[in-house]
Amino acid sequence: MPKPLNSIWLSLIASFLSVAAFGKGGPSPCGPVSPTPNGWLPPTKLHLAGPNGTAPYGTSFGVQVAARKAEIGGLSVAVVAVGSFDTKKIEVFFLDAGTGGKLDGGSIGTVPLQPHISLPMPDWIPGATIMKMGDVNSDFRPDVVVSLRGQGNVAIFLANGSGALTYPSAPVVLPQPSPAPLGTYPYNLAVGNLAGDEGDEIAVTARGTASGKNVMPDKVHLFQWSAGSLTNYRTIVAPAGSGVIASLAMGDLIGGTAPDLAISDPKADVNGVRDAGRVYLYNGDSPDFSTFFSISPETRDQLFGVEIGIGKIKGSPSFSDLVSATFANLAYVYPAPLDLAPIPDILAAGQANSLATGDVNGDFLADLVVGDPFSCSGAGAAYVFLSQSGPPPVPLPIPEKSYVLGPPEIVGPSSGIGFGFRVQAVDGTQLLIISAKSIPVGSNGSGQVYVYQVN
Ligand SMILES: [Ca+2]
Ligand SMILES: [Ca+2]
Ligand SMILES: [Ca+2]
Repeated sequence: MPKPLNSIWLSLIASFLSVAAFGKGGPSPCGPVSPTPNGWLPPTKLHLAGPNGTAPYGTSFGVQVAARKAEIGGLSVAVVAVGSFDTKKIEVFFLDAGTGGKLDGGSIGTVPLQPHISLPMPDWIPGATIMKMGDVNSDFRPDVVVSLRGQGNVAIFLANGSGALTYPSAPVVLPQPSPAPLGTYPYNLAVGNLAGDEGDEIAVTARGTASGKNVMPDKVHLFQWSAGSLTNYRTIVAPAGSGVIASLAMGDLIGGTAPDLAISDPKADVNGVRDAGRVYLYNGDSPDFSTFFSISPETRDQLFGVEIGIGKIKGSPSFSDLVSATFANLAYVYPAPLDLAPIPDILAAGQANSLATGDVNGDFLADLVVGDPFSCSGAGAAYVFLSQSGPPPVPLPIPEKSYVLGPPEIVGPSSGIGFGFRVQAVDGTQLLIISAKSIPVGSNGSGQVYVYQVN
């Protein structure tokens, strides 16, 4: 089984990069307990031991987290899916979009919500299983998309139910790409709107081969819902000489009207600069994504693009902006359109292991959160950048309100608990979700997911 990219980088790179330098405005997260910002309530916890001290969701709860807003019975809820190692299950929670309170088993008006949902996984490979959410079949219900690397496939749990949301225990599975991928498949995946229609597309990366006679760059297989099933409607081959595609995102980043595709190659040497990293931008207005260019700050050992994301951060009415995090404590925010060589804002944001964008403070501008579970001897931190509302000029400057969050509680040794392993800014709600996958829970479990209500 191939070692996951992040842990390879962790072992190779954490040894010689300095520990995170902290941004302005926040308390140091390295104390015993980092206080929640003024005006915020203590976060809700999703993993609670029962009366006998037993943790219900086993170990490494929060190793994957995905969340989306949905409407049930006229109320906005956040649907939160959390992966757990040893149970090989995805736990699905319904949370009040305003307060973060658990709604499972309750009711909204006359609509009853079903008790807690556990989705059985056909396989779960630690460190390799990736989970995302999006609406792939255009019914306004968020679906759960999970990689099945052991089976070389991707599973989709399609939400259903009238009134309340439910999830089937048996997923539908993507068709295999043809020809079959040469290397590890799926390696990574993303869900987002790429075709410009209502539903989301699924992008799945396949590793190429770097040696032997058949040198083949990584590929991105794009899947779309059509006539009741998902089809691999397009495949993009990464540029010759590119390395591992680490992260990918979709949105309208480039001039024109069609959504575009961004893929990152953080180990790329760029113009002789070792491990600078680069992000390729594929223009959705060109036939079959045949036109692309790349951006890079060309800084040695920075691993630009270790995580990327897209959001309406800077206030453009038409375009979305690109965020590219590095493993050298910085995140770059490029105002769209990217083809006009924009000057990025550069934020102090730790060594990114996860990155999320979404509006959580109600001003319709995307907020940014970067998770760094490696800082403070592995206690971890999350860097939160809230948009500033106000009139144009566009683009807006760097978000003014920023916080550095650390673990809100310490249970057992604080080193290595990994706060910030996964982060989610649940767009259109007030909820910020941060996992600490190795914090002890109960007598037998580990992994906590904290739900913050942004105030
Ligand atoms: Ca759906
Ligand atoms: Ca475009
Ligand atoms: Ca916002």
